[in-house]
Amino acid sequence: MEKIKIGIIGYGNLGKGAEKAVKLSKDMELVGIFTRRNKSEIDSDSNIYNISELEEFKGDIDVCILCGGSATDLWKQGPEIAKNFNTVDSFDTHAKIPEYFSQIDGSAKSGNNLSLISTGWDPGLFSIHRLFSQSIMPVGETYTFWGKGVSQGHGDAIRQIEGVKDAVQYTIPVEKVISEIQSGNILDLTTRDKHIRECYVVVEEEADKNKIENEIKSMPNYFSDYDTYVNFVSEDELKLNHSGMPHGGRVLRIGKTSENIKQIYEFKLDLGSNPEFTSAINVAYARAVYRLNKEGTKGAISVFDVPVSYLSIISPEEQRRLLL
Ligand code: API
Repeated sequence: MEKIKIGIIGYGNLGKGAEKAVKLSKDMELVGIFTRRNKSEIDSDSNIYNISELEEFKGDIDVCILCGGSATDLWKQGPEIAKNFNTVDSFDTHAKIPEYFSQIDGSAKSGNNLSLISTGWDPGLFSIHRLFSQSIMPVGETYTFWGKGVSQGHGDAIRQIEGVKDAVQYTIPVEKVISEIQSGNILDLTTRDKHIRECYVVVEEEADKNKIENEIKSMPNYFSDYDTYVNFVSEDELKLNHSGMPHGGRVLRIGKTSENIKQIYEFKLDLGSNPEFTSAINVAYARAVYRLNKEGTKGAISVFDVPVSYLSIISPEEQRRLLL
């Protein structure tokens, strides 16, 4: 079997997860990991290159999996890399997806490449369930809840603030509201009613904590619409008490298919490692990107544009026999 040649761009939590997921995929081969870090600091038996060497691999990598953060990395790396390679990324600032999509679309088209943006579990699998449930039950209300868990996107956004050395952010859902919806009540909820955000932040010695706390709490798209709590902790405390990365959540739709009939649609995830699961999804979508690009699809696409059978390593015949 000819293997799909994969490049991993970035070696943080997502990059490490992607490395594991590619190794579990028998139809894939990891050409290399491309990183900004010092190669000697990296503990891995994969081929490690500096990010500046990526261009030399044009033609030798079928799909690059972009494992940078959404707050700043992907805005720069995404359009640059999409000119020369097919890409998959997990851009997750929901409010900015249309803008990001159009930038990537232009770059990918200019290089005749295909880029799938914003996959993972949310955006990604959850988006698909929002679309499924709404299409099946046009009358109703959809709710998304996350957590309790560690959001990579929010941690990454805090780490971009000057004076911040490290940060972990817990998304905490309001359980009472979830139970009410699960029992079929349609509620009118604001963003603030559904979740709170709790941050554990390590700062540089000289940093102005008040200023950092205000910057976090007022950050649009990430914190300003929520009740956010900021705790300053030492590096040791962060490592000791906040090093796990569990997450999960649910998409819930209460639909009405006739006057007196309510239907409850629920998709739930309970994740031991948020980044490992996100990367595993990115890797399955890399397979689909490879196949779609071979058929001539170009530009930017999202999970909504991918036939689900393209994600699978097994043949369409076997899928029908075993999974349908
Ligand atoms: C949250 C969610 C989690 C989405 C999952 C993933 C991440 O507020 O916890 O950033 O970890 N937006 N995109």
